[in-house]
Amino acid sequence: MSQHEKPRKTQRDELFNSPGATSPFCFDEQVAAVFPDMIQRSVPGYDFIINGIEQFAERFITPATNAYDLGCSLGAAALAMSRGSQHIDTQIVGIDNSAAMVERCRIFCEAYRHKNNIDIHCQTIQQTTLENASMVVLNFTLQFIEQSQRQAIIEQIYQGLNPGGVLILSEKILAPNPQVNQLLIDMHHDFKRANGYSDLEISQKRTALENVLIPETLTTHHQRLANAGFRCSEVWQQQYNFCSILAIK
Ligand code: GEK
Repeated sequence: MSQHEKPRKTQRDELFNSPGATSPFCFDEQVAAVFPDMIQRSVPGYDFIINGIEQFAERFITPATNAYDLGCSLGAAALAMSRGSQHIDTQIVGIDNSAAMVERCRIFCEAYRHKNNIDIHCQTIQQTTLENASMVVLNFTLQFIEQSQRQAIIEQIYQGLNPGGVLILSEKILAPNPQVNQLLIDMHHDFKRANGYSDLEISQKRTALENVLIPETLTTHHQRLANAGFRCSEVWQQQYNFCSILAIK
């Protein structure tokens, strides 16, 4: 698929609908091909967050700075920043370590970008040096990274941000109270059922994500951000156990 091709029509996510589909979840070609459908039907509040990222970009991106989308998948947040930025000289950078995602992301960004340059790199966030950033997005990405590496990543982001810059951190979270946690999980499963996923698909996806997506409490996230030096962090959006935090340097 060359970079000048039109994005292919998105397929419906049916990856977990046959019995036995339980190998650990990974961001391969199959997932990349159904990703827009998968994320829309699985993550409550996803569109609202993408629209919010555009609004934050309008307010936080300053002239001649970089804006990073870390774990960009198909570039939804990078594109939202490109729509929101008020400055022609904003350099938008998307990072993802899945070759299948990056290949499709480049095509999406070329087709749908607004005015700003968007560069997509196939590498890990851990390998990435951030500099001169006025905005950084980690939209449902940190949850896939080993817990022992999360503090270092948040610190790396803090170092790369200019004073006054913003980090948008969206995550699936763990509620500290077990009863409430189970309630939010059940309500999320209702949300998936209402979006057409069967009980088999829901349960097999859950098994596939075990030990791959590790959620943490909001307290852990706020503490980590404070430890890195962020002067404030606040939840600006939450639906069930899916939430988005804004942190300002
Ligand atoms: C969106 N932000 O649509 N380095 C780079 N990329 C990584 C790493 C890593 N260490 N670990 C995982 N990824 C997107 C959605 S999806 C979330 C993000 C989800 C990448 C991985 O390849 C995948 O594309 C992305 O992070 C997570 O706004 O699927 O729930």
